[in-house]
Amino acid sequence: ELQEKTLVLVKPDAVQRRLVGTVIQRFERRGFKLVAMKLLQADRGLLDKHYQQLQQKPFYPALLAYMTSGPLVAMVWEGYNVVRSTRAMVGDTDSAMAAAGTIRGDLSMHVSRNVVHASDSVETAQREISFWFQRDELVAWESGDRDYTYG
Ligand code: DAT
Ligand code: MG
Repeated sequence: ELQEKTLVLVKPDAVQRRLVGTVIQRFERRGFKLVAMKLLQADRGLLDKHYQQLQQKPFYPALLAYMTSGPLVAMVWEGYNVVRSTRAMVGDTDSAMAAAGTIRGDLSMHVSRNVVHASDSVETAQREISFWFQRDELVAWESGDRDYTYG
């Protein structure tokens, strides 16, 4: 599905460490298409929805404090198999276990400061995109290199 979309967050640690461009560049170079992007300060209500499955975890208060500690960059990327491909590019949740060559494996040290979020399934992606973006914030555009990036 060429129109598959996923949500990527460049988390507050990465914004503070000036890694926004580096993260964007990885997805751009792979060939994915950026269809929405904004810098924002997330609030608790939004994160409670985004991390609904984690609210009972012991680390949730710390996760919330981290994710609200400063601005983050929310993006929607589109392309063939983008959900699985971005997860592979992001690497293991625990940065200490993440393979070299992945974003976390190259840029982060610890699970509690792991630089990026990427949706874990197509269904999750649709739900997460709706939490972070209004429908009219997604831009549909044709990429000029399409015949050279897809067979
Ligand atoms: P992922 O971000 O790889 O999808 P997840 O959905 O299981 O991982 O967890 C969301 C975030 O919560 C994760 O990026 C970092 C934090 N987290 C997960 N497990 C943790 C742990 N054991 N200790 C501290 N933070 C954790
Ligand atoms: Mg997750």
